[in-house]
Amino acid sequence: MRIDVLTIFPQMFTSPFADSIVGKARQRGIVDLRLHDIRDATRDRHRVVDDAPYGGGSGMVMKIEPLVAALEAVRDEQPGSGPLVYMSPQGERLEQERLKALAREPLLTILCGHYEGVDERFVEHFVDLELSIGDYVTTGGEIPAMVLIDALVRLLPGVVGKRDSVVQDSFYGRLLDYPHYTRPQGFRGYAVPEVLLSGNHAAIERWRRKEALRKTRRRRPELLAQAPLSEEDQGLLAELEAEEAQREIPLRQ
Ligand code: 9D3
Repeated sequence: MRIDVLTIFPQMFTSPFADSIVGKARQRGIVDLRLHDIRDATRDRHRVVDDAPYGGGSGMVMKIEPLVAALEAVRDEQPGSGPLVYMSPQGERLEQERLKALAREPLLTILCGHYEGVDERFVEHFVDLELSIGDYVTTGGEIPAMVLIDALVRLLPGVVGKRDSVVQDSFYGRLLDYPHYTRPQGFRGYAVPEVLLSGNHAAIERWRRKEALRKTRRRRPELLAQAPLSEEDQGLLAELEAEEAQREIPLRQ
């Protein structure tokens, strides 16, 4: 997959994408990530990319001409054309389903907004998809773009091991993870759950599934409502509900 990023801060991407999973995927040629400085597409002496908003108000707006020039320069060197994604607080919230669809694109261009936003004519006539990473404020579109790229790259074939992805997607995908433990067995009297030391793999699997269900029910009930649950899951949930009822303080004896 080839990803072209349009930004006024290309340097921000260097370190996060030099090592780790994305760095390795780049080295192995699974992803061809290219950063483009929008200022390189300006034609004036001061390389101006922003201007004051029509109608007044605070903040600056990204100008349309450098954006179109930067996009056309990228399109000229791409073999074909993929969608242009604009990272913006007004975008649709990014979810795993959208990532799965985008991971099938051979080409992707990502525009990182900065200042108050970009001239709406650019959004209207050049942008295919506007994405947000959630309802909180970041200082620009760069970090959200990194989130998108990181989450996309790990979905590309050959980037993460089969075991990791298959287990996560088909089995635990829609639930929160179960708790993890490692050595030492005792630390300041904090114990490791006995079952994990038993060597009984069926009992361990059952315990993990139950704890994943417990955590999801507690923290993200809306995920539980969407998750496909097996007969065994229903049984484990019934056990959790029974445990909960047990803990309730009776009004009278
Ligand atoms: C505080 C400024 N806001 C006025 C109502 C608008 C605003 C402009 C620019 C808010 C954030 C930004 C910079 N962030 C992004 O461009 C952005 C973003 C985000 O802030 N949250 C979640 N996803 C994204 S994607 C791009």
